[in-house]
Amino acid sequence: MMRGIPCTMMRGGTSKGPFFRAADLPDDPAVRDRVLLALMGSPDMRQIDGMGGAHPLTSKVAVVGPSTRPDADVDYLFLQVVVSEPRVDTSQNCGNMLAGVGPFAIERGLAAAQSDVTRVRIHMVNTNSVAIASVQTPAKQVAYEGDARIDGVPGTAAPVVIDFLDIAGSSCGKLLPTGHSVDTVEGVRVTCIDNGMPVVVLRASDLGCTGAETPAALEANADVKARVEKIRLACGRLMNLGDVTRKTVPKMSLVAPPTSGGAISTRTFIPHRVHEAIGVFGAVSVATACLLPGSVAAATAKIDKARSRQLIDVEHPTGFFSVEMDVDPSSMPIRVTRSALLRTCRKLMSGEVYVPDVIWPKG
Ligand code: NQM
Repeated sequence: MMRGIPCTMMRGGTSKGPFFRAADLPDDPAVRDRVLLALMGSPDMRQIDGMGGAHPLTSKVAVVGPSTRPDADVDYLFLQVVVSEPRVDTSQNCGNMLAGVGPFAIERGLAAAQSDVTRVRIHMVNTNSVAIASVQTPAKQVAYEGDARIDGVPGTAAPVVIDFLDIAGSSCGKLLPTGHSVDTVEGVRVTCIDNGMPVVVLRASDLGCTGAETPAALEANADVKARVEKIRLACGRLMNLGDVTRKTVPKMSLVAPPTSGGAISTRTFIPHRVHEAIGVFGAVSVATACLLPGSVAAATAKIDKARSRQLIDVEHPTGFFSVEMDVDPSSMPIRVTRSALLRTCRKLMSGEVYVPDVIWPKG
């Protein structure tokens, strides 16, 4: 027998996956993870027997429920379902799936719609931090169609503007978990930073790359992959993340001077595939590194560091990711008091997904 579970399939930013109400999944995390593996089709390179899209960016799950914090409307737990291993990872957040949380919460009765625009305060459980998503709700209905365009997604859609107030040290405890703006690890100069996502910034040229390679070319380069992973494992410990062999953080961002009029060019290992664009919090962390005196990124980026409001265009393989940041110029190291960015999302399907009921017996 199969058991049906209510689910909405959504694209959130440049990622995609099923969204669930917390009440519709098992409470026990071990049972929940077995259910998610079964419904996504993991472990299997093609995820052929499930909903997953055979890539980390399309093997993501969002769980949304009532807020457990007084300063938020809903809780959002992000789960990365590993494609080819029987593993579900909660060690990272996802700012792309986050774009779908507000609309999902409104449509599933977890947040009340206001006229025209509804601000949904989202407690991001993975990092215990808060985001505010402004969702277009003309006539108190979620609008998905609109004129906003983000790189990495064809066409246009309704804008979802997302604001973060203070996300520094969300996973590592500090913006600069090693205490330095630059460290030398495995002979390579790196900046270890966490402004919403643990990221190691390193110069593409230090690995013999130009920074203009396609994701496929980088993934095919066994030497570069092995060096990046060696540096990542060492940095994980330095960043208070422990043994990161089986974690999806830190991300590894290879940076180079901009080539298309932006601030900096990036190619990001997430960490074993290369992102077709860049993650949301990954972009915020790289953008922050660009403003950090002495960092690997600051020396490479083209920006006017004197401004207190910055619009930083992070170049990636399929375009730009623009991050707006308010910076307190008096603090050392820098303090980002607010960051904001634009995403879009789309509801794709609403219904039930099925798993064999031996995995989660009714009871
Ligand atoms: O950094 C990919 C994505 C992400 C995560 C990854 C993300 C973020 O693009 O906030 O959005 O880096 O694993 O969905």
